[in-house]
Amino acid sequence: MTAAKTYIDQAFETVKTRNPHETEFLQAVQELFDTLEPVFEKHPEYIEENILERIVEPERVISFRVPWTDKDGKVQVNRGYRVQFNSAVGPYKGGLRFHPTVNQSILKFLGFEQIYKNVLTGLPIGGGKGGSDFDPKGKTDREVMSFVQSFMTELQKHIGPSLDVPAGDIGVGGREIGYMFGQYKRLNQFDAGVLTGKPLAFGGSLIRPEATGYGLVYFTDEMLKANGKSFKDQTVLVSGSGNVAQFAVQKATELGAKVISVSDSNGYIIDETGIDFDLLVDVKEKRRARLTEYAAEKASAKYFEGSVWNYDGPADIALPCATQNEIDGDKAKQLLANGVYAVAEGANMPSDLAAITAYRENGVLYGPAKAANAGGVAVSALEMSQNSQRLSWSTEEVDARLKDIMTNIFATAKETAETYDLGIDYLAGANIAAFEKVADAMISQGIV
Ligand code: NDP
Ligand code: 2IT
Repeated sequence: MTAAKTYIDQAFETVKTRNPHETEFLQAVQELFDTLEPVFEKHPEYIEENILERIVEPERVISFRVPWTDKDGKVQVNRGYRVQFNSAVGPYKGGLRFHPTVNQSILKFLGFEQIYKNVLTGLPIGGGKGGSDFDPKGKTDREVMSFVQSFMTELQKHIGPSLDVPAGDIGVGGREIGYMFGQYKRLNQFDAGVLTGKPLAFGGSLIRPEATGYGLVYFTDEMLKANGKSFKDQTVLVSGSGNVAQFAVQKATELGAKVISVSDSNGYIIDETGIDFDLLVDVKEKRRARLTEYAAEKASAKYFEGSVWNYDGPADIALPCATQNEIDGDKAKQLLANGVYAVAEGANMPSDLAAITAYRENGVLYGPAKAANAGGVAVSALEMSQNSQRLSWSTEEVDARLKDIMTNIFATAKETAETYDLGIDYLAGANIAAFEKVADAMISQGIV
């Protein structure tokens, strides 16, 4: 065994001992560590610096009580968190997730991935993540506001344009960011730079709502082109039906693909004529309804209970855009058997470790989340720039910058994989390129 491998294995054992119950966090760490051996062989100074033990420890984890009153006047209590993981290259940056499954392990995995994703954008942002186990589903606007005002009453003590800039994630969109901004402003003063994903009227950026989905498709398009393929006439499976999924559907369709599926946590739709973006947005955003309503209104759409990854029909490209661990090893193998040759991740960590192994062993064109879904946070960073300048850029300008950033991220992943003689292993390419940048920034700041 090489000294590099021995060091990485020891560091992983320490992470396991220190965080025995944080399964999602351990999974994200293992996914990164599994690709780092060539880097440690080339840079033995990283071992001297004990960089791995430092990088897996968040700089700060804040956890707090969020009491609020529901529509019946009953007091409810949720847990709020902010994981400020790494500020080596800029202020902490990353979304807030409101979902009943939220806990420290999930936010640490998301914050950990965010560090490398953010550095891949080439913009000066560190990594963080936060959220709550609050479930916005079925709540009235007033209930969401009541919760959010309590949540921000504590969170505002810990954020700021040069300190930590939250944004949206699952369950947090324009409505929630608007309420958060309102509460921040009541307790402090108007400062556009404190949150991103804001509505346009008070400092939001054009293209931010579209950015993750569009960016995913721009990245995938680059990956396909580099391998002699394109979206044209390809059958695409998308999971999820929220912010990321909607705009992935729209952009992939625009590039000539036929997207036949979307899903939610209850079931999925197969629409062989192609998912209708306008109807999808109407059902999900305007009506805040379930996908069964889409199926009821479109004759060609069939609704099935369960995971979309149980769909057993032919497809070319898979774009998971719902949540972590939606594709396990068996589902990945079934996708490959059904003809899928490319997988690019809109969601964070949607493929488990066995699924990733199946992609890598079978030469699948695989765009890992931290590279493929970086478009959202990239445009968040562009929103921060616009707020600092007190200017707003046009749709064309932001979209062109987004495309450029996604093209560069793919090129970085590809070239790094080639430098290390790893073929089309874009996971290793992205991980190595990002890790080197963060490690070098930390080391040049001393023992931090
Ligand atoms: P939304 O809340 O807009 O949508 C989430 C979608 O995923 C919904 O369709 C939801 O279904 C489904 N979903 C959520 N949890 C589960 C679950 N446990 N099982 C099955 N389906 C589920 O969130 P986003 O579109 O913003 O986020 C989707 C993914 O993309 C997440 O992994 C997020 O971290 C990632 N991401 C988001 C970015 C952004 O800018 N928003 C940026 C980069 C990554 P249901 O309505 O039934 O809950
Ligand atoms: O996972 C992510 O990159 C996000 N949820 C977006 C974070 C951001 O700050 O825009």
